[in-house]
Amino acid sequence: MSKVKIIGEAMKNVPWQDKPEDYKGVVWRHDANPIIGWNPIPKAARIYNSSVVPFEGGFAGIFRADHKNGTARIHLGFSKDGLKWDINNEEIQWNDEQGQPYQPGYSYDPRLVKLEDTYYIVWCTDFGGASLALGKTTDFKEFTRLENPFIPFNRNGVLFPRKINGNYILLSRPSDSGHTPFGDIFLSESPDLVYWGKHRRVMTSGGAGWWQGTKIGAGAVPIETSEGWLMFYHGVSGTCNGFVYSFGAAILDLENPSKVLYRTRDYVLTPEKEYETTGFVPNVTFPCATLQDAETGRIAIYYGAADTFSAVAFAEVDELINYIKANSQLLPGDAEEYR
Ligand code: BMA
Repeated sequence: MSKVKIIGEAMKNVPWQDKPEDYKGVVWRHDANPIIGWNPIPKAARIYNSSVVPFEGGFAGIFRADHKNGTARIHLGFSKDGLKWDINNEEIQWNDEQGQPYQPGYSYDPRLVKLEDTYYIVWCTDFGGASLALGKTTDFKEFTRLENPFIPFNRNGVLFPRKINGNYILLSRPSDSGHTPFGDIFLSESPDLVYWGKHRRVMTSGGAGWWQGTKIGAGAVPIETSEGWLMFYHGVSGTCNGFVYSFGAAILDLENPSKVLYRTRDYVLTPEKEYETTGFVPNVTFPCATLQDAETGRIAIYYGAADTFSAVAFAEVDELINYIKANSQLLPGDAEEYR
């Protein structure tokens, strides 16, 4: 069997640790987790659910920072090795396309993607309720806000790293105004990042009591591979003590990513370590980004832990894709007729 390949660029400096010999899973944690702890900058108590890209030989990141007054904002940071981050104490300042200040209020769970020569950021903002916001930068100095893609309520917006059949592709999770007790992953297309349509349902939550029984949401920007788009996503189960956020992985069709080909029956990572089970919100592992090296197939996964910490885990593309295929279970709502 030929090896599964990542379609993309080499990244020799991708953060990496080999899998511990006695470890059974296909996603393993960095042994120095968490990489960002409590009170990392004067303004913020917690930095988590954040997103990173390679930039100028090192890395740039857009971070969710919960300020000490309780509100969430997004901040910019840089790192040489992807592990030690220098994060600005002030939130990002946005202008609209006419150059006028256009500052979001509440802002959280940013996803960052390089598409052609531009870095796009999709985050969740307050637009009469939780909704997606979109912005861009080319240099991480000037930040321009674009039109909000959708009306409320919606969360977990993730833009694909390239157009497909001429259109931009955005995953999202329609929700409600609170701590939504339902949710499936949808896909929408746009020719210009302003008008969105051709909405499709990609994947559903389900299975009473399962790790993904209550809701699911797209996590990191999908990784293009020879077998399809590899997508890490979060799945939530409702327990008598509140939600538990684990994560799984799915493979979407390369040319029609509204079609899920495989998805893991079991989670690939669930809260087990103290920094995942204990914090501001216990029992949360929430993937928002990856860095990957097309040459070796190494993947570093960035995830938020317990709504408090930033953490890193690792996977190897060939092993992971083969695992997903061998341990896949589609749910009834994933079928073509519901798409
Ligand atoms: C979701 C989002 C995430 C958070 C998660 C667990 O609704 O708000 O930012 O990590 O809840 O609290």
